[in-house]
Parts: sequence; C-alpha cells; structure tokens
Amino acid sequence: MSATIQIIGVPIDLGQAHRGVDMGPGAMRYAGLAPRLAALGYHIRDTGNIAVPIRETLCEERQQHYLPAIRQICRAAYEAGRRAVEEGAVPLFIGGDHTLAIGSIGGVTHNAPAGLIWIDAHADFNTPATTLTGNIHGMTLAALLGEGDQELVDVGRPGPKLEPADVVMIGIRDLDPEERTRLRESGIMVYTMRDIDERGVGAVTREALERLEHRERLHVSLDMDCLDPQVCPGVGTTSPGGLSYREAQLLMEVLADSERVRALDIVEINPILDQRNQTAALAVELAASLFGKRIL
Ligand code: B3U
Ligand code: MN
Ligand code: MN
Repeated sequence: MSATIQIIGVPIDLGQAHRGVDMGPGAMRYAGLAPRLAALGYHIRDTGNIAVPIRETLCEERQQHYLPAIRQICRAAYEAGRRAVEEGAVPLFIGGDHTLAIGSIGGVTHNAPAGLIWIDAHADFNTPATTLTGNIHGMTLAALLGEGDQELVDVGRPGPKLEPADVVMIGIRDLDPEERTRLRESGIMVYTMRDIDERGVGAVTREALERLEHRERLHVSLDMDCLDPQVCPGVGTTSPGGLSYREAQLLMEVLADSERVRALDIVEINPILDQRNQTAALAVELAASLFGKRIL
C-alpha cells in the first residue's frame, strides 16, 4: 500500500499585515500540488481548508492582533495534524501565514516527539515583549517552545511542544535586535545564510539531520521567504540574499534522502504579490523533491 499524504489547507492571514496569504492554499492546488505528488506514487487525500474567519469580520480583535481567532484556527490545525498522524498519513499543511505552525507542529507531536527543521529567512522567535510589529507570525517558534503568550503556548495541549535541542533552523538572515539576543541564548542550532555561503547547503543540511538524530520523525516547516525574492517574489516579507532555486532543491533532496520526514508546512505564499503563480509552482516542485522526486 502506498503512503498517504493528507493535504490540509490553512488559509490564515491574521498573523501578519499583508492581504493575500489566505489565497496560498488555492494557488498551490492550482499549481498542481496533488497530481505532482500522486505521480511519485503517493495516495493523496485533500481534506480541504480549515475554516478561517474573514479579517473584515474581526474588527474588534484588531487591537489584540487577532489572537482569539488565531488560537482557534491553530487549535483546528492541531486536531487535523494529530488525526492525520494517528491514521498513518503524512500531513501537508498549506498556508496561510506561519502562525499555522503553532497548530501543525503541536498536532504532529501530540503522541510522540519529532525534530523540527525550520527553513525561513526569519526565526519567528519574538515574544509580545520583543516584537517590533506585533505580528503573531513572528512569534510562532517562541510559542512552540513555551514562550510568549500563554494562550498560544497552550494550543492543543498545555505547555511547550518542543525542546530547543529538537529544532534546527536553516536560511536565517533577518532578525529583530531583541529576537536575535533571545535566539543566541536559546540553545537552538541556527544555520544562517552565511553558513550556507561558506559551507554549502548540502553539508549544512546533512549536519542539521545529524543534530536531530535523537528524533526519528521530522517535521519540516518551509517558509517560502527563505528563497531569494528573485525566484520567489510572492511572499509578504521578502528578504534579499536568500536561497537560490538550486540550493532550495538540494536542501529538499538531502532531507528526502534521510527518509525521516513525516510532516510538512508550506507557508507565506501571497498570490497578490506573486508573478503568474511562480512562487506556488516552485513550492510544488520543492514538495515533490522533499517527497522523493529524483532526477535519475
Ligand atoms: N521579525 C519580524 C519580521 C517577520 C517575521 N516573520 C516574517 N517577518 N515573515 C516580525 O514581524 O516579527
Ligand atoms: Mn516564518
Ligand atoms: Mn519568514
């Protein structure tokens, strides 16, 4: 029997300021996500989108940075992820902004721990005390490690969902001053763009896998702004000096070789800012590589 990949759309756009990320799940579906993965031999189960309220209906939550709605959506993502894993499927969460990972990673670690490979230009390691924007997508990883708003920390089950030693970051290049201090003191292994420039993405990714050797299952959280804006213009927070097309492909291929990836998030695609859906098309190609597409 072939492995099942369950596509879970989370069209959340409440964690950041730009309109349009709520259309990310559609953009990836239209770019052929399901047939691309089915062609690799997987059984694909698309369970549609998690319900997300329209921002215009939440005026009174604006001052709270939409925290109540975000918590509720993350709780639904948590349950969807937990159930997918219990049914033996590989959950593929398509966003939506990166706040969804509070739920997805929580759900995937409900019954057993997992290692997390966080691929992003940003660390999303702010707390309400350190953020400069108030945007909750910049606090996702802090919440998963038990820091910041307790209502986000406790989504799905009380307390932290990960230990610092369970997390490796790749592609980081844009940190806020106090976020940077927090990250340096966190004990998380961080591979910045400088590490990739100096050592190459293949060596860095292999070392990242070794760092997570104590965890058999891996969750990959792919923020598309890890890529260079020249190849990936359709994201809300572009940051120059990102991964090239080839580096991103190799990163996925090396992760695929490990045969340990059991869950994936693809987040932050904003079709309004994109050019002819190229960012979603690239996301589909990267997902195919992560799930085992080989050149030869
Ligand atoms: N660190 C900034 C910017 C940011 C974080 N994540 C994204 N942008 N995509 C913040 O808002 O916390
Ligand atoms: Mn992010
Ligand atoms: Mn980012």
